[in-house]
This record gives sequence, structure tokens and C-alpha cells, in this order.
Amino acid sequence: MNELRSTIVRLLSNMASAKEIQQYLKRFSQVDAARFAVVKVGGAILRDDIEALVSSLAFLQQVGLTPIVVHGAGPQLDEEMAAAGITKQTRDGLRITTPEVLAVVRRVSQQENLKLVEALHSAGVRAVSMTSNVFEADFLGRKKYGLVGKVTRVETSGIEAAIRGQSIPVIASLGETIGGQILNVNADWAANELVKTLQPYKIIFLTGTGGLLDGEGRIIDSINLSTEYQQLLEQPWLHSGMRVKIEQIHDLLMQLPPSSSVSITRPDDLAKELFTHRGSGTLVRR
Ligand code: X2W
Repeated sequence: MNELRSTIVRLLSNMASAKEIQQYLKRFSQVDAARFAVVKVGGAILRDDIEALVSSLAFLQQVGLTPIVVHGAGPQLDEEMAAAGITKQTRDGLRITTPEVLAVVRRVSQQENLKLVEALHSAGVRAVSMTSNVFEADFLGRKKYGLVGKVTRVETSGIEAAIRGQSIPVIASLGETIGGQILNVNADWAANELVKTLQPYKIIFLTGTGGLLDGEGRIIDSINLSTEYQQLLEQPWLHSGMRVKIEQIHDLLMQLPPSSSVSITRPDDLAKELFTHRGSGTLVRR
């Protein structure tokens, strides 16, 4: 551990004091290893920023904080559907999923999952691909959305086994009904359900924007929901997409222990967000 500590101190010396980093390490070492962090990775990160993602995940793994990764593949699905001549249709922000669309969703989700697992392996990081047997799901509304699922149960045994073996579980957002029908699950919803079941200490959303943005497009450093939530919702600049995100995060945090927090950041800034007071990106607390 001493060697690891000095590596971290060296890596972060430009951004934080050794004392600061050690405080965080001490705090994190008291958290149950199987419940340290759930990291949601959007498909855009897998496409545009996979190197930084792999480095950040490798770093967490090296300091003994094995993250649980759940990912989407939205932009890749758009591209593959266009290439196959299938028109994209959405309702309430969800992809209407016909059997034809589902075939693309299954293929592309598995492909993107393996791409990340293989990139981690190439970097010497232990990781396990999980594209099934995690999310038990039911039809969200077959007539309205087609083969889209809402998660009804999360099977944690595979995830826990992976963490015990110090392997990063890399989970795709595919669900399966009790009757064996595969369903397309929105990756943010999948991440939220994983979080509600596992109750992790940290919830991290990795995005290209690097955080929640205020009216002038600047990243909001931190949000304390207990004192700022109502005031925030009254802001005229809080447009629909950002409002939905904040509301979702609020609902999620209300179902978790008070010590849990949500960070929204870029892959490159993950260590800075976790190990420095100043952070990087947006930290949301209850
Ligand atoms: C999503 C699943 C992928 C996803 C979709 O088909 O696009 C539904 O809409 P990102 O990259 O995290 O957005 N599912 C039902 O959520 O990917």
C-alpha cells in the first residue's frame, strides 16, 4: 500500500496536497470494497474517449478501489441503424425497439462491451464482460415502446464474484424477462437500478460535458440538495434536459444512505474528482 500511496501522491501532486489525498484514501479504505463505486459510461465516451476511460478505471483498480461499470451505446446504435437503413424512432427519450432494432441493440451492445473489456485487458486490468444475467426486466409498455425494458430485479452474484476476484465488472444495459425475452434498457435507468440495489458509496456518471452546466455553460462545482434543490429548480436557465438529470439524481440520492454522493465528470478528471477537495466536475450531495 505504501508504494501505491506514493504513486497516487506523485500523480496528483499538481492538483492536491499529499495530506488531502491521504485523507481521501483513508476514508475510501473504510468503505466496503464491493460497494465503492458504480460508474456509468455513456456510449459517446466509449467512442471518443476510451483511452482516458481505461486509464481512469486502471487507476482506481490499482489503488484497490474496484469500480462497477455499466455502459450504454446510444450513438453507436444510431450509426448502426442508419447503416442498416432502419429509421430511428423515439418516445419519451427512449428508442422504440422493434425486433429488427433489438437485433442491432444486442449486437452493438455486446460489441461495445467487449471493446471496453479488451481495452482494459490490454492495459493489464482485470475485467469481466457481463452482457446477460444482471438485469431482470419487464416490458415498459409493449404497445408504446416495443421491446424496451424496465428493470425489475438486479442479480448481484456475478458482480460480487467479480469484485471479490478484483476484476472490474463491465455490464451492458440489456435486460431479460422471466420468460427469456431480451429487452433494450436505457443505460441511465440500468445504472440507477444497479445503484439502488448495491447502495454504493460513490456514483459516477462519465460524460463528455464533464459536469452539470449552469446558464452560461460553466460547470457547477457542487450541489447540496438539502439546501439548494428548490432554489435550483426555480432557475430560469435550467432547461429540460438538465432539469431531468437533476431530478433523477435527487430521486436516486433520496434512496441511498446520506453519505452517498453523485459525481459527474470526464474520464480524464476522475481521479481529481475523487481525491481532491476542489474536485473536477459536479459533486451532488444530499
Ligand atoms: C438505449 C440504450 C443505450 C443507451 C438506446 O437504445 O439508445 C433505450 O433508449 P447511452 O450511450 O448511455 O445513451 N435504450 C430504451 O442508453 O446508451
